Amino acid sequence: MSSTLTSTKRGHPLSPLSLSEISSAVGVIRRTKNTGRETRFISVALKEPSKQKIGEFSNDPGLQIDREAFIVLFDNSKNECYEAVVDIDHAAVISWTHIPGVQPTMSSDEQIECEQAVLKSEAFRDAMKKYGVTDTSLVMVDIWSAGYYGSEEEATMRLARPLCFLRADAGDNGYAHPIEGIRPVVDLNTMTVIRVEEYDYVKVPPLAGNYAKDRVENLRTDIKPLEIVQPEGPSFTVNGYEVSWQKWNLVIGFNPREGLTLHQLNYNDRGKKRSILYRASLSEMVVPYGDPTATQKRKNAFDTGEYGMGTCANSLELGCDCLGHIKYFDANMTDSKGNLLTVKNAICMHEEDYGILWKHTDRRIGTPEVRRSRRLVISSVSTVENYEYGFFWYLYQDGNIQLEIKLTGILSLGAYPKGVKPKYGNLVAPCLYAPNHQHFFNVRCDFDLDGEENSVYEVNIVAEPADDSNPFENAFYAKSTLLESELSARSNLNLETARYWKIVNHNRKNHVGEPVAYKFMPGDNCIPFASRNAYWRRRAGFVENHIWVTPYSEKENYAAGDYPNQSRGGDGLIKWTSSDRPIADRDIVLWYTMGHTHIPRPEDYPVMPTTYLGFLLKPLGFFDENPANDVPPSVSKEGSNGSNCCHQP
Ligand SMILES: [Cu+2]
Repeated sequence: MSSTLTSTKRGHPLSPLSLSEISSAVGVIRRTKNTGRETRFISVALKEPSKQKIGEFSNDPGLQIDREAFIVLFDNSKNECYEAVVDIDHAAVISWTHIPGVQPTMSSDEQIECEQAVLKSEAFRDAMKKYGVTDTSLVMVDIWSAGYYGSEEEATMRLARPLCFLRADAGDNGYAHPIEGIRPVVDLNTMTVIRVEEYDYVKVPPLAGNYAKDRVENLRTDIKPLEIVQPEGPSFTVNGYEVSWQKWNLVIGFNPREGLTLHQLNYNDRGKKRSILYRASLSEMVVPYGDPTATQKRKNAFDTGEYGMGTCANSLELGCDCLGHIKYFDANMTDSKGNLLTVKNAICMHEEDYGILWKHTDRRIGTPEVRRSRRLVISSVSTVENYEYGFFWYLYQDGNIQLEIKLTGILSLGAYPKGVKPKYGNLVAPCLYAPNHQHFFNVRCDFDLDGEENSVYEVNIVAEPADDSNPFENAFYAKSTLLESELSARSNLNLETARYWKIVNHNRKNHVGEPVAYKFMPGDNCIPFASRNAYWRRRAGFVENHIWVTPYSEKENYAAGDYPNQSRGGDGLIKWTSSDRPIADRDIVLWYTMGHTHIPRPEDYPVMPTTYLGFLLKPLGFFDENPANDVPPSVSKEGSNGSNCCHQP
C-alpha cells in the first residue's frame, strides 16, 4: 500500500520547493542573468526562512512567508561559481554572488558526460588496448572527485579522476573487473580528457561477481512470506510535509546536498508541544582510503559536498525495503541544465514494531504488564557510484530519537597480481582487491530544547577513590562539566569514563528540580588513521573531533565548509570553532562526527551486507516520568487485550 503526496496549496514554510516553484526560480535566473548553455544549475533548493520568521509562523500559522530559492550555478566557460537567491513569489533575483576559487558539487549530468568523454578519448582507447579491450562499450567510468594534492591544475580547473571497470556484458557487475593501473584525468569544463595516467599494469580479474536475482544460481526456496498488515491504516497523519505520529510532530525536508532533513521536531507532553530539535541533517561525509599505491592513493570522497546526497537519492518506487503501510515523499530538483527532475518516492515513512517497549510482572498480582514498542521510520537511500548509504531516522514512543546510517552496496575494488598478498587491504575474491578505508559522517543537530537557549555538558563517569567515604571501594558518580566555549567543547569519545553529552535548558526545570535535558549517546566510532597532514584530512577538519558545539549561525551548515570539492582545507567546523565563541545558554548546534573503519572481508563481496552506524538521543529528565507509561496494551487478533503475543496456531 502506498500513496504519494502532491501538495497543491502553500504548505509549511520549510516544505521543500515544489516543481512549479523550482521552475519559476530557474525561469527568473534564465530571464535576468543571461545564463547560456555553459552555465550549470548545480542545485536549486529552498532558501529556508530565518529562524525568527519560522518562529513567527509557529505562533501564527496563517502567516504568509515568501518562498525563496537558493541556487548554486557554475559557468563552465569561465570556471566560476555563483550563488543566487530568488524571490519566487515576486519573480525577482534577490542576490547574485560570484564565489571565487571554489568548485561546487559535481552534478549527475557531469557523471554521465564525463563517462562519455573518457570513452570517446583517443588516448583512453589506446591505453585500453594494453588490457585487450578494443570495444569500449562495456567499460564503466565512475567519475571520482579529484580532491586536492597541491597541484596547480587542482587549484585552477574543474577536474575528475575516474576509476574504470569492465563489464562482461550489459547486465554484468562491472565492479568485479577493475581496470587497475589507469586513471584518466578529465577537465569537466571542456569535458575532455587531459591525459590518461598509467601505472603498473595488472590483468583485469576475469571471475564474475554477480548479485542480481537473474544471475545468482540456486536462490533459496525456504523463505515463507512475512506480511505486515495494518488493517486500520497507519497511526500517522500527514499534511504536506508536516507529519504527526502519536505525540511526535515534525516537518520533513529534502535538498540536493544533504538529502533528507528533519525540522521542528517536537513531542506533545500532556497537551503541550515541546520542541526538541529545530533541524537535523547529514552535514558532510568523507571516505578516505588507506593504500599508498598509485591507483589508490588519491581516493577519498566527500559524498555530500562533492556528489550531493540528495542528488544521488534513489527512487524507492522500484523496490522499497520497507514493509507495512508506506507513505512516500517525492524529491524535486533539476538536472544541471535546469530541467525539472523528480525522484519519485525518495523518502519513505512507515511504522515498525520494535519488540518490547517495557514490561513488568508483579508476582503478587500475577498479571504481566507489557507494551509493544512502535517506531516511526523516516528514511532515504543514496547511491554514490558503487556505494549505498541509507539514512534512517527513528522516533520512539519513549521520547528516544535515533539516527541509523546503513552502509551497503559494492566495495571500491582493484585488481591484484596473482599470488601476492596485499598489505593495505584484503583480497575479496581471486585477484580482486579491496583497500582499507574509513567512512566519516558528520551530523548537524540544531537543538531547541524547550526553546532556543540551550547548553551542553560533557559527562564523565568518575570512580571515587578509596577512602573513609568509600569503604567498600564501589562508588562512582557522573561528573557534568558545562561547555562554556567552542574550543572546550571539541572532544572525543572516551571508553574509560563512559563519556556522553547532555543538552540542557537551564530555564526549564523538571519535577526533581533539574534542568530539562536530552542525552547524546554515541554509537560505534573511530578516529582517522591518516596523518593529520594528509591532504584529505586537512580538507575534512570535522574528523579531528567527534563532538563539536557552535553557537547557531545561519551561515554554518556544512562541516567541511560550503565547497569541499577540490578545496585546500581549513574550512568548516575547524575554522569556525577556532574563534572559541561562547556556547552556554544560547541557541547552539551540536555536530557529531562518527566513523566506521572498513577492513574488507570476502563476505563483503559481491555486495556488502549492511553495516550500521549511528547515535541515540534519549530524554534525560526532559519528562517527569516515562512518557510511554500511557501506551495501552496491544490488541490481539481475538480482540482481547492484555496480550502481547501473536496468534498461535
Ligand atoms: Cu566501506
